[in-house]
Amino acid sequence: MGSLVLVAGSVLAAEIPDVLKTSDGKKADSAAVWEAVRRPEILELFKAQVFGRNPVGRPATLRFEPIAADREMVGGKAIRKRVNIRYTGPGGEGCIALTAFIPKAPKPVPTFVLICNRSSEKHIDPDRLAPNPFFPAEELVARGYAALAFHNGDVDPDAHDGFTNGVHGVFQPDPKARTADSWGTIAAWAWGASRVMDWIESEPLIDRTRVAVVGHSRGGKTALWCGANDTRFALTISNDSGCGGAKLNRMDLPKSESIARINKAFPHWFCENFKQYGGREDTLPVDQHMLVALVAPRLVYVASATQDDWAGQPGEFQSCVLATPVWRLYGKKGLVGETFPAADTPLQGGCIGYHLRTGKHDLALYDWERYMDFADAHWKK
Ligand code: GTR
Repeated sequence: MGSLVLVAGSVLAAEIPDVLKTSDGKKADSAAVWEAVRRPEILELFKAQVFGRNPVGRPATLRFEPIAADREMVGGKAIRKRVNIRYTGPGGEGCIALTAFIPKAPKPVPTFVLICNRSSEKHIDPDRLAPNPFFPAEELVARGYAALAFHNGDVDPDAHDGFTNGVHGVFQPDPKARTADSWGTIAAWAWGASRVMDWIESEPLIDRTRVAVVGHSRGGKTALWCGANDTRFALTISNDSGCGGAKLNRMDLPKSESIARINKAFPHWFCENFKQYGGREDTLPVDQHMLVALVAPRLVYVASATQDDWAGQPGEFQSCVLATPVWRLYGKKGLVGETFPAADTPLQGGCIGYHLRTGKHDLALYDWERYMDFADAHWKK
């Protein structure tokens, strides 16, 4: 095992799998080989070993029901829509309540979809009684973006319930039928974000080709898994996602969360197979730069915060560096900049964006502003 010094204080604990090297030892040297061979291999490994497999895609029973009549909000600048996204399966019914603020505009608008992992009343705040920067709908609308949000708990409760509640119970009512690669809760939340995309495809006020999925922390892990699978999202944003998100597992970052710790604290997040890698990171056939790479050649943005050592900031950055060769196969730039940047100096020169914000573990207005800058640069040329 070689070790490699990357940034001060952060040494790779073991060799990192090469994102381009196929299982039979060849190098994916073109976009065609990446798409036909290497990308499917990596996606399969993440399904089998990390997040688990979904038993269902878009349900045939999916339907959209208004919760309230559309109304003008944000000082008359936007239309608010509230929609229940409903589905049924052998175990009953599920429902995701979606809130959307869509700027009034002559043409369909680009959109940010927040996977909200904090209380919906306070953080989504559909009536905008006390707007919170976690979901800054007013700022998004002012810059021409629709602001959509749903609560992850609508899809699946964030608790280890034995996979009987939420969408797991709807589509697999007998938990004994689960296998070591059955979907965990992060995969369920990501599935929910794809159902929001199904609604977007039915909404003429929104431009379905310019949709970003955004998540913070456990929501950031979810956004990455969603963007990896669902190529309808043009931009995937991981805010402080850490372990199981953008952070490289093989980087030696003692203050950050490990696979053993995350599986102990949150036994429902990943599939059963993932548990065998606690303390054995070097045996995991993937690392998290490969999750970032699954988004290629689309846009991806990873952000960290200076006080968020638990998320392992240099490991989040390094995944972007190591995923970059995949964008090059398409003749595109991935991350522009190979050294860990100073705080508050975003790297936005390529298709991978990165910044390290001054402050704590949070989704702050600074983060949103940088995501909008990045989207402006790519979508409003
Ligand atoms: C922590 C967990 C992290 C992160 C965070 C959050 O307790 O260890 O992986 O997901 O919660 O979601 O805020």
